[in-house]
Amino acid sequence: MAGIRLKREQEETVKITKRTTLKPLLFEVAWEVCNQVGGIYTVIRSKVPSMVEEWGENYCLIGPYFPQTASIEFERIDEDESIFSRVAQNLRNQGIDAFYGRWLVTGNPNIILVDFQQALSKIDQLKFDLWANHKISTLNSEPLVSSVIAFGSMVKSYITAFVSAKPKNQECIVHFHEWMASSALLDLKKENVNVSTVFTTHATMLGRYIAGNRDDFYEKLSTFNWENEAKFYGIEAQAGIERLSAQYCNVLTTVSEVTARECEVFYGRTCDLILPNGLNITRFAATHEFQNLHLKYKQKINQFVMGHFFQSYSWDLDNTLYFFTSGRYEYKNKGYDLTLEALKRLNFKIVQSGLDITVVMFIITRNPVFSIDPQVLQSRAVMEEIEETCKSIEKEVGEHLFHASASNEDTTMPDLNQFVSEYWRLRLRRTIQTWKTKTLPRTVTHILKEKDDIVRFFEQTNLQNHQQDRVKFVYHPDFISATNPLFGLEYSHFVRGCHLGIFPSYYEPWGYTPLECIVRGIPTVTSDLSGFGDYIQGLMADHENMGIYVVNRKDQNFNKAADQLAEILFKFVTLSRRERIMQRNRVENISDIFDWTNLRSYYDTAHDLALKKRGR
Ligand code: G6P
Ligand code: 1S3
Repeated sequence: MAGIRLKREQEETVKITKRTTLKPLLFEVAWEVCNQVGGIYTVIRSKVPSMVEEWGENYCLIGPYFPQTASIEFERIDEDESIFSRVAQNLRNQGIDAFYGRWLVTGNPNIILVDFQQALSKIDQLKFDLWANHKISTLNSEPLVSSVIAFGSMVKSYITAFVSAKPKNQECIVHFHEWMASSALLDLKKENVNVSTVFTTHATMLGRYIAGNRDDFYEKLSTFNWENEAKFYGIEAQAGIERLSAQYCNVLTTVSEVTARECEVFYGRTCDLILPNGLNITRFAATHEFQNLHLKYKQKINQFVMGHFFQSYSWDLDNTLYFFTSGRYEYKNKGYDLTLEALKRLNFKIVQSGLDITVVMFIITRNPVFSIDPQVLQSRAVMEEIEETCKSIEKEVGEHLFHASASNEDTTMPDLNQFVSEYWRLRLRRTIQTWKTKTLPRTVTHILKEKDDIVRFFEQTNLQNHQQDRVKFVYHPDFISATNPLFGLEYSHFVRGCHLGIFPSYYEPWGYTPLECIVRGIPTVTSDLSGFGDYIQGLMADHENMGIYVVNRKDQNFNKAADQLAEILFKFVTLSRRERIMQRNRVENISDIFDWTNLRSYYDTAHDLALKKRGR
């Protein structure tokens, strides 16, 4: 008897151990799941393969349902027996539109999309509840606030239903990204739903607004009163949701030390962890491959430059460097003001030194436009016509030359001119004549709806692409895509074709743009006020030698920082081609540091900590 009892006890123990060791489930919730707005989409999407590797089928993302994006990136699956799907089906039976499926990105994770439009019909009640339960005012807030509150109410319904349906001995972690996804967190906490929560803020709303409007943001940071500032900028709802999410979550995280300092002031809570951003990096087996790609895409950019500038005047493209900056249009926060000022100084330095180098600076951002400037399109089209004419002449000459050479009695080289027919001579001359102009090449490729600070800078400084200027400007107020008629390049290819990316931000919690350069072997400039710049300074002392230049904006005023940046740029233009090639090799070589397979461990720590904290 005693033996049987012992066996039963042992079996029971095994069962209990099995029960208690069920691997937890992890949700990541973000407004940018299956909905690209900015950097958070890059974080979530690029991280998926690494998360799936760790969590497998226990991982699920939750995002908003936008029919158009969903039709491309989402595969809806109704007949599925997984718990994620069953909970969605149950909610749909109750009239709540939650759809289960797979996100069609590398890694193919489970995904739930909720149709927040449905909840917008009761938005007044939801806003009232937010005020009644959490004292967050939504008076005069922007329309996005309504959408995210509606989204949040559906996320909360889904998580609550999920927690009731899941096995009791399986823990559940919900990781919310940014205030746009976290209004659900407030009610989950209030109703004590049994989940462990992580909240990651990718910027603070107050930081973004104040830094964009004041020059003393960092000096005055510790003195700001969050409520007064939120009222002043009319963002009480956003700042309120963000602050309470930060206070209510089990684990508070952000993307850099720089932003962690803001969290302390604006949320009244110290961040538990910093989660640096990575990318899903695939490197070429042959190291020279990325160098070849640089050349290939540079030639594409050469085409654009010829079409854009050579109508007015020309120069040696072999002695030309392509610089660029890109990102959301936040003139001061993204450091466009500093970049332009430094380029003005660089122009002066190159002219003074007499260096035979031309820099073409591309500014890629998005601002409202009517259309591409027809003059820019026309110039490009006529140049292509010239190219076609040249190809026809080349063919004609080739055929005649072959014939003449084969039938030649002696070995003298025939005069090639005689092989070009009158028709093609005239056509080439006429096309060139219609193309050439005395007007200056445009600094802006599009017709903007309103003059902006970039255009004002060109006007004030007379940087108007004069022939004698050694720094030329191409302001492209739209993001680059493969279908773009001017470049015909994807953004990543455009980056590869350039020589240097310039991003000396004033406000930048992390900043993906420099990282996007590094992984493609393109040197880059960042600032010590950006999370990435601050991180790299802590990581490697010789970052400059590696091709990562960090402008000191913490301890220098704008003028000094502009001087430093101009000096960095001038030093860069004096590098020989060989030195540039070597620097590209070095910068590409460090890209692995930022692979999610290395950086996911920070997320793992956050999730472990959330489980521990909830368990207390
Ligand atoms: C790559 C190619 C080289 C080419 C170089 C141009 O490295 O492999 O063949 O000479 O690009 O470099 P540059 O910095 O002048 O664009
Ligand atoms: C934010 O996007 P942003 O460009 O508005 O999140 C990004 C991802 O964490 C971050 O890289 C960036 O600095 C933030 O500013």
